[in-house]
Amino acid sequence: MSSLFPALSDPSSGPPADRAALRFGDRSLTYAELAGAAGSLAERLPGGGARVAVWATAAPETAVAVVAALEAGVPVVPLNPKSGERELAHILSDSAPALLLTEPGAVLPAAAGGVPRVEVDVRASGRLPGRAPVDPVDPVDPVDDEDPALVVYTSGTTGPPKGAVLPRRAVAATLDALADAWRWTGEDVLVHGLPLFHVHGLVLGVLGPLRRGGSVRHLGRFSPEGVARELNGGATMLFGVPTMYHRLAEALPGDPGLAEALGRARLLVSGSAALPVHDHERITAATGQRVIERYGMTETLMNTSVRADGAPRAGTVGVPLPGVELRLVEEDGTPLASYDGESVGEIQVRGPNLFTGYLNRPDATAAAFTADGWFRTGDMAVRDPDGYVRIVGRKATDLIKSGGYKIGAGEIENALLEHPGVREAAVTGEPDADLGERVVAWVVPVDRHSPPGEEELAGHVARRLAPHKRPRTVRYLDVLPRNDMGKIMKRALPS
Ligand code: MCA
Ligand code: AMP
Repeated sequence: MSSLFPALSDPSSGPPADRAALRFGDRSLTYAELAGAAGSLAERLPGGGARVAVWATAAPETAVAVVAALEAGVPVVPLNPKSGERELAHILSDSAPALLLTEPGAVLPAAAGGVPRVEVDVRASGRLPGRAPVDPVDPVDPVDDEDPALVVYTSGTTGPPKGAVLPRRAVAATLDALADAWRWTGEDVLVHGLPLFHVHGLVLGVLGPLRRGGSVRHLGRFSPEGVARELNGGATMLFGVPTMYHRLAEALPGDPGLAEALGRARLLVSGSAALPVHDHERITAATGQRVIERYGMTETLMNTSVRADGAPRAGTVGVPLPGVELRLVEEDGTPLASYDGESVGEIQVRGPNLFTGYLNRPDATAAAFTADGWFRTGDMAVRDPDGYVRIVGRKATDLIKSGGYKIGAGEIENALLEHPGVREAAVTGEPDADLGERVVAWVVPVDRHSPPGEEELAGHVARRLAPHKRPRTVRYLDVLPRNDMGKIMKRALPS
């Protein structure tokens, strides 16, 4: 099996064993310690293709668990530790993990009770499978690069989240393409405060530095103060979603120290949603730095980026990464003949960075690809004659991007309909300066004289699905606008 982390599997060619691999608050692990802890845990993991779930708190245990599983060839299902009961139950029954890896003492909800649990000991010491002497009678499981590395759950327009199966080669391909685009090396120290149950925070933000032999410092919780402290203390790169850069832009006028710290970074990278040009401009004006945007998806990992050595252009997501084919197609699937910076088409991509399919959902997998293997992203874009891609919207109005999280209107509508005080519900996204989009619930109450309150409905959704999916605004109506077929006409909702 080819290791995803040469720095761990072959210490002779990797970074010094005493280099910090990761730091979360005041807890850190060197490469030697990470290899030891992951090696010890790897011995306790199942074989035979079984998956393990990881309770992905912002803690070193999460990194150790994921590294151990990947080095042992065991696919990982990262779980949002704030998942509500309904969502967690769905993910666990769909992915059927053999074990749940957690930090010591983690308090788990009832929905996780049925899965045997292993607590991760970051101070343990063992040998990673790839480093063990091979016993010819009992060889380690053969694993190849098409085998799954991760199953990451992502929302669609309707129904519960789907598990995107990401093979090992996709993780390797995307991280190596980013290394090329960003001149990302083992000398880089990354800082971020992203959640570790999505691609951005986990694959780019943890596996990325470890594949390079560099370091990651996780803030636990994002804050401009934390970013400034780490950039002043040797961090070279910052990853964040636009909401985080917006908060930095807001803080800059009153905080010259923050401007200085951001000015010191080698690279500021934004992704998961569009960073408004106004925020780009405010950050550049205060710090002299240009934020680089890259574009990806759970299913495709990274597709494009502004390159570290390329011309920065606010409002674009740059050019296709090495190995990624990208085209824009018209409504009927015909590729646009030329790129003029104005004609809009849906982005389709092909390349080694793509997932292999949705777990247990051959129907959804088939619908996601064209006959010749292009993945339909659902994102609408224009392309400049020199290849730069500018995302202008999304095909599906029922997908909301809030704080960089993708949220399906349908799953929230279903959760709202389970509330006894709700007769009908529709969910939309509205522009929000901080979150990009805000989840808005339109509710027809059972009793119009005593409708369930906004907080009650937000809590109801947060407990069932996840806190970031909760409606931030609730609007009450006597009736939802519907067409002759009875379908809710969301565009006719009063705003
Ligand atoms: C609030 N909270 C609640 C409730 N209300 N909990 C339960 N019930 C409620 N009714 C809690 C929340 O759990 C949270 O706790 C705290 O209050 C604040 O929550 P919230 O208001 O949602 O946080 P925020 O300040 O709005 O968060 C902004 C954020 C966050 C930090 C930017 O949205 C974020 O981390 N976004 C990152 C999303 C991301 O990584 N996306 C990548 C996927 P506590 O504070 O304790 O948590 S996209 C991807 O991977 C692709 C490949 C790509 O391109 O990158
Ligand atoms: P997810 O499914 O959560 O992985 O989110 C993927 C989606 O995020 C993409 O399909 C895009 O709509 C959006 N996205 C990611 N990066 C960017 C970006 N830099 N600019 C605009 N949209 C982005």
